[in-house]
Amino acid sequence: MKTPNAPAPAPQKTKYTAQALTVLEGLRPVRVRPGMYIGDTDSKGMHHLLWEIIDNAVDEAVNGYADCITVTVCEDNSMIVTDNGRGMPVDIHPDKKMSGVELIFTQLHAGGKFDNKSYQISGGLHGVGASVVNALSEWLVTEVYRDGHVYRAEFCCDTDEEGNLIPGKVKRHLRACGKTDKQGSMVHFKPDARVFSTTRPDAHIITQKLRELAFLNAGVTFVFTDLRKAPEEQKQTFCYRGGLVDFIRYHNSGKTPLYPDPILIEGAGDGISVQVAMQHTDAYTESIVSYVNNIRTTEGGTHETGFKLAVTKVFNTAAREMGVLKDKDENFTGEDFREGMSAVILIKMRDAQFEGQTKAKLGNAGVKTATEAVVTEQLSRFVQNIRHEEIVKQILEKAKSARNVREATKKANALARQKNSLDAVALVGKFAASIGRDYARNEMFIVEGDSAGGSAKQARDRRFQAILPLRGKPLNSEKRRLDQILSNEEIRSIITALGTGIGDEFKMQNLRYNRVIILADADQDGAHIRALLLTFFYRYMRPLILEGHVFIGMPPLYRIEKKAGGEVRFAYTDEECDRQTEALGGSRGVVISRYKGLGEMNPSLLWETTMDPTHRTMIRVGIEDVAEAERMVTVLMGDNSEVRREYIIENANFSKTDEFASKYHG
Ligand code: 28F
Repeated sequence: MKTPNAPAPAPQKTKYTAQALTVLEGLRPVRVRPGMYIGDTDSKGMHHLLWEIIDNAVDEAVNGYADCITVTVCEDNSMIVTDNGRGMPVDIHPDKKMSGVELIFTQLHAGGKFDNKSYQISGGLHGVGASVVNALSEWLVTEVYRDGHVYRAEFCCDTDEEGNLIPGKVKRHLRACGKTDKQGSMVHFKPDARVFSTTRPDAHIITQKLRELAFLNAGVTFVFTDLRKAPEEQKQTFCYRGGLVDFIRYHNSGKTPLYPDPILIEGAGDGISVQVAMQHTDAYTESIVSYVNNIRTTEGGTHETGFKLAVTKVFNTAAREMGVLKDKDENFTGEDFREGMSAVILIKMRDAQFEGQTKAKLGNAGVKTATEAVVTEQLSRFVQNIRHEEIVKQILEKAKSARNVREATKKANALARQKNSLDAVALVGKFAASIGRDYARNEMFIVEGDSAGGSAKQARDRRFQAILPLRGKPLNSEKRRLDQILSNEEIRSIITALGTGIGDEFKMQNLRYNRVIILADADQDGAHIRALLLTFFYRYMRPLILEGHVFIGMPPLYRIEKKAGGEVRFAYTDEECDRQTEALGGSRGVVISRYKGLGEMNPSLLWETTMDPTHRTMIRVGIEDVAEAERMVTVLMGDNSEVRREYIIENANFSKTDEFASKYHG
């Protein structure tokens, strides 16, 4: 705001008045262009006022003077923030002839707060400070508790004789107005409805923010009180002694970590403080969140770059030392090490430069170097510690499997891309493509077993139905791991026939079969094949499942024939069998036979009961089915044979399938 060619000082006597005028003039630009200071005048901008005040309190805590911050939303939607720090300065500034408190609330970028470089490292989105909050409030009251006294100042948005708005005008100068044994600061303000499209604070948004701040500032207690709610629901407290480590635990709750304790990295260099907590889970995606001065950097930036470089370097070195990487040119990619990794990065620094679409990307080049150095140093030390050997092994195992999957995916995509590959599928002699090119109508049946496959080929309507027989055995026993599944010939046929590609290269618009229908027996082998295929689709062709293209075909479980007259009905579940039996005159008058497998059915029966779109029953696969399938695959393919045995015994009656069917039938 200050320019080098400021006018010469006015004569001594009028100086104070002139100063005061400048002050008032000083806040007017905020009112004229609020967007320049707080981004928007919507709910987000309104909450931004609260974040600004909270940030000042957090600064006081970061500097070690406060450990409790309270936020209260009052019944009139005004908000109160307190801290138990030193209290804002109450003495008169010698040059400005104004109390520190009034300077803070009436001067844009007031006080040494923004000059004194050692002070501000927390900072709001733009670090615009309390004066902007005052300028955009209907009224603002502040109190300081210091040296046994309560000091109080009041501001409000006034109008002059000509009807012009004077934002943030001093209504009552700072004065001592009582005694106290408390220490700290209080700010009570009401966002101006003439500025904001909404002035109703959102309790959910505020608690999210306070929880986040509590994670980022270990040991600081945040108390939220919403006086608009019933007394028993008003108060929520957030305090995490473990800081970022607690953040990661919270983030990973509901996931399965590969090792119990998150890895903590803390250090500083070049005046930049770096804190990281990380932990791998059995998930397949990476999840890195980063902050600079408590501000979320959703677009990443130099700190994330430095972190990733260091992680890749340190773990590749470890992999070489432990003999996991043998060739000297052989390396894992960064992504291999980040599969399933949750990490939170917190940088504290001065003069952070934000860039990108939403100004949420850190630009300072020095931060890359500093973060890389700190993480490399600390993580190397962690990795070399003999007590962490098991953890490092787990991480390297995870990277190995990520690499295998990545390479297998690449190969499978390349294969599916090859010209003539469709013909190659046909040549394999197993896949029977449909003749029609009406992709929206086309269906592909994946059928367990060669004999059922043969029946299905005869039964199908070749104009729109394709058949791919799957031999159960190889999928079942030898091809255990996901990346190995990709080398299975039939799986490759599926990939080629569907035409979409897999993984990152998946393209829905290339889908050649609108419905993919899995047809397997209602026994343990069939369940296993179903689970494997679902897991495969989920991992490599997820949109196919999410957009409802995958189905489970339901062959009937029972054939019920009336002795007299020979009428035949089919049932897909136990309950339905009872119902149909009843309908045909009760159990005495019928013959019930249970189908053991698809192989028992002749083509016309298979068509009638299972493939004919006008009569069949199918389950559209949803995300819960995949979750169940993944659990099943994990158990059945995992190393724990005891759990596997239990699972098989528990599921031996295949009631799961019946449950599925009764849920979706009809
Ligand atoms: C409810 C919001 O705003 N708390 C604050 C302080 C404490 C000091 C301060 C603030 C420093 C150099 C101006 C006290 N004693 N909570 C708050 N607590 N501001 S804001 O100083 C202001 C600047 O010039 C403070 C000694 N040094 C600083």
